[in-house]
Amino acid sequence: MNEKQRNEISKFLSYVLRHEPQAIGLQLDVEGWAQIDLLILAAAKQGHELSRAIIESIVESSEKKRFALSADGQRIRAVQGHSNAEVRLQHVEKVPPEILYHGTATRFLQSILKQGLIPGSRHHVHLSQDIQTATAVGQRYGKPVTLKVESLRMHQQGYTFFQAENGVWLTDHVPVSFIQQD
Ligand code: HQG
Repeated sequence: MNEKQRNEISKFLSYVLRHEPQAIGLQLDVEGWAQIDLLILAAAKQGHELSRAIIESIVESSEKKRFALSADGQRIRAVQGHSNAEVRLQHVEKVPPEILYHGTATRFLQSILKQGLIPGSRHHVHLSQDIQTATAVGQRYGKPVTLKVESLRMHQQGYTFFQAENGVWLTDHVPVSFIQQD
């Protein structure tokens, strides 16, 4: 597998495990798990040639640790980033650090400074602990801008935060009063 093929398969897995399992006739449970043998069969019908070895290699090499295997090695899921309505991962609730960062594009700023950060089609607003990651996230949508979120102050005022297995921080909504432009 070269880097390009690896990237394509990773994107395909993100698509079916976070967003549209039904597009290939795959069933996820409420915790987002898919049976690996069924995933391989469903993907083959769409012309994506997967195998256990390929899947395990993608899970292992994903620099953001996007996917996880079940303890028995029979199932796979995306660890965060879902938009699918059937899935509701029980993320671990945690006290956040004082500051978390959100990367976005400058064209969204005006709306964000009116409404605060909202999840869009995903289940949560995504925040990261370091500026570099946030900037890279923002870059996907245009000229990046990094916003500082006063996460600890939010938590002290009753807002809930979760941390996904791969370290990404999640919350439901960030009101404008907790956002600063970095
Ligand atoms: C923006 C990646 C207008 C928000 C990353 C973002 C992340 C608003 C976009 C994960 C808004 C939603 C998620 C408002 C928020 N008005 N725009 N009020 N509030 N937005 O892709 O956070 O590489 O659903 O700023 O690492 O960009 O795929 O969320 O630009 O963890 O593994 O609405 O995706 O992970 O976009 O990215 P997204 P995101 P992966």
